[in-house]
Amino acid sequence: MSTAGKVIKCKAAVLWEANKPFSIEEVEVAPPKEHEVRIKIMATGICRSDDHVITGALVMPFPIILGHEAAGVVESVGQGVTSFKPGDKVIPLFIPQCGECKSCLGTKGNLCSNTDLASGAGLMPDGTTRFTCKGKAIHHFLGTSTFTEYTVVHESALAKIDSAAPLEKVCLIGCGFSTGYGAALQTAKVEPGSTCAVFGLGGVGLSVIMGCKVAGASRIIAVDINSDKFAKAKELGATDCVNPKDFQKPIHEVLIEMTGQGVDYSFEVIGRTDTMTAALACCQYNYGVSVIVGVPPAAEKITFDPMLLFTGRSWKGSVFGGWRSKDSVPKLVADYMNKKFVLDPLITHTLTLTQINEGFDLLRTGKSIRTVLKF
Ligand code: PAD
Ligand code: ZN
Ligand code: ZN
Repeated sequence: MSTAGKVIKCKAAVLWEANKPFSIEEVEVAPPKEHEVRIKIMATGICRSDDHVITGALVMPFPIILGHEAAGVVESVGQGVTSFKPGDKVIPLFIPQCGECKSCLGTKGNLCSNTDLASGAGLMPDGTTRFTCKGKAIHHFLGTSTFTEYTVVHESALAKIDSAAPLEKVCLIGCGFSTGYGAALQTAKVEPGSTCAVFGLGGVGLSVIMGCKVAGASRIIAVDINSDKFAKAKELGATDCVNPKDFQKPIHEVLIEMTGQGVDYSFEVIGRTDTMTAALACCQYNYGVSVIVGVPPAAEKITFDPMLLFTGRSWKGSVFGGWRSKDSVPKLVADYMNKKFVLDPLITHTLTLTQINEGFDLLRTGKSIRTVLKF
């Protein structure tokens, strides 16, 4: 019996308040409105950005259904939707591509003004929510919300992908992989022969390493306080691994000594202000480029010596790897299918939705790279 046009009752991981575990609840998912699509989620990765909401480092309203790195199948479409149909394999996009705003119409950026990243409203573009639980409205996360069996997204926040793609792998293209890989290739535009430093070796940082390697970097220095991450970093292309805890002096000085004048490109892929400044300071004084990929913790500020920029360094940020999401995600999936890059080494654990709290414990204790929840 078709579920189109009807409310679907299904299982979801609801976060009722900050710093609490997820509760597995039965939620009601309303049918998609005009220009919206309802999706059956098949697989979703756990990203540190989800955890940032739990700790308050990324401020979002509660209660909320988190999750933004997923792949699924279209269940039904709302009025006016012509580019998706039931059964299509899709990846939700936490940065939409509306095709109408200044960013989407121009050529210089990828941050569509319809993203919920800045406002943090936790609602669909029309200002309402499609989820209820125990009579309460539940917020959306970045227009995606994937820790649920069914979700609703706006059609501008969805990419149709190859029907042969393995959803339990390509879900990583919805965030972690694309973010890191694109930070190196799209935002920094790393050139052959360059030296790079990557701070933070989670799923995103390791994907930066893959991007630097594909770009032909001759030296890729991986930095992490958890040395257990080094083996995988080397496997994916790091030439050197450095643990700041092994040194008395500040890490940027260590990196400058290792490279002579500092690296050509550095990436902060942790989400800490001290490492953002260290990453800036470790790049070459005149033409070094430092990219902030880690989400800046809410309410924290950076004080730094402007001489670091005066001499010519550039400091940039990168959201979703600089990719225009709707255009790029199907291509990245095609590249994966054509074996241009791997995703398997990033997936260290596979669990079910009901084991979500275990998945977050693995991330917090540094034991996992990516946990994929399969439905
Ligand atoms: P992760 O927690 O899996 O990896 C972070 C790594 O940093 C871990 O290996 C830690 O051991 C390491 N680390 C922690 N503290 C330090 C320190 N002081 N010095 C060196 N290393 C340290 O996270 P992730 O890979 O899922 O995400 C990384 C960041 O990127 C995080 O802030 C996340 O929110 C952000 C992100 N940004 C975007 C974007 O579009 N810009 C997308 C996805 C994730
Ligand atoms: Zn993410
Ligand atoms: Zn737009």
